[in-house]
Amino acid sequence: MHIHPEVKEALDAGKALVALESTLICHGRAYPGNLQAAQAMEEAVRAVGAIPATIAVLDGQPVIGLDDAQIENLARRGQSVRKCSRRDLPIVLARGLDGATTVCGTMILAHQAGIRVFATGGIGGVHRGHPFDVSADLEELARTPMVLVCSGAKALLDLDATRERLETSGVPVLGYGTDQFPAFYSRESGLPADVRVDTPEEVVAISQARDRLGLWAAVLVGVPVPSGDELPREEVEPAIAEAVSQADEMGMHGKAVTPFLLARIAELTQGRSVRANHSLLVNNARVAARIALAFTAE
Ligand code: PSU
Ligand code: MN
Repeated sequence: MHIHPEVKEALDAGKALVALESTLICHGRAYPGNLQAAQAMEEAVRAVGAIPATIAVLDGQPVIGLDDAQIENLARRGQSVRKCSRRDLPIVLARGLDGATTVCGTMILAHQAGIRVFATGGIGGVHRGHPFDVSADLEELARTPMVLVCSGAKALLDLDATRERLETSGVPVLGYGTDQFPAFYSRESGLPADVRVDTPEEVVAISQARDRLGLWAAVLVGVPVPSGDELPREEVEPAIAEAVSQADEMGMHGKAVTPFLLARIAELTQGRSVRANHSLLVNNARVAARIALAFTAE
């Protein structure tokens, strides 16, 4: 894998690092908002004093820490870059292709590189009305001992079923400043976190206890979207329901479903979902950086 010199130096020196993913750049949102979000996440990590490592596959090589030009290039190309989960990694590597890594794909590469903390928006999960369409993100969370900072699972999913799967997989779900598992665009889902934490140090303590036990599941840190930018559930739910039924009518399936729903919900909410998504991404990057710093303070 190609590790950016700044990231390499930080790894060697034991400095705070935060992994960031590239599917949300290529498939999460259109240009140039996607570029602005990617840049704002990197800036948020740096503002706290940690180093960002945005991850993708370029020309068949995993890249840990994209430079500005590489991020811009991926942002411009958008959905033409292959969305890359666990099952896609061997294919893009063998064929020398580019890949935008999902939560799942990014966790694999970040963990291999030695990064402990990763920030994204919302994890994948069980799709509404399609109990067998389950994101590989959940499988990866069950077997990769990182700390993943997110705003819960994307609200367009079956959140009850997704929450149950996390429990079955042995993934500790932490509510950061909340008792609940956040619902992406909305601060509350009505579903419980396993524990409430209020400081980065508490996250580090739980992660270290997990390591001492030799458990391999990720620690999931659910951070609610900042209140000023949230879309209350009762407001966003009609848009989600309409987008999901359109996807069903169109016979959409597989990895195209999530990008389609995100884009359709953005249209139906006149861009308010995009504002919430942007806000939570930047906030999650900031929280992840604080956690990464707390790891280095032991
Ligand atoms: N968070 C966002 N926007 C996104 C994603 C997360 O705010 O687009 C991406 C992540 O890469 C996640 C993927 O892994 O959505 C889930 O895709 P699927 O449901 O096909 O597994
Ligand atoms: Mn799927």
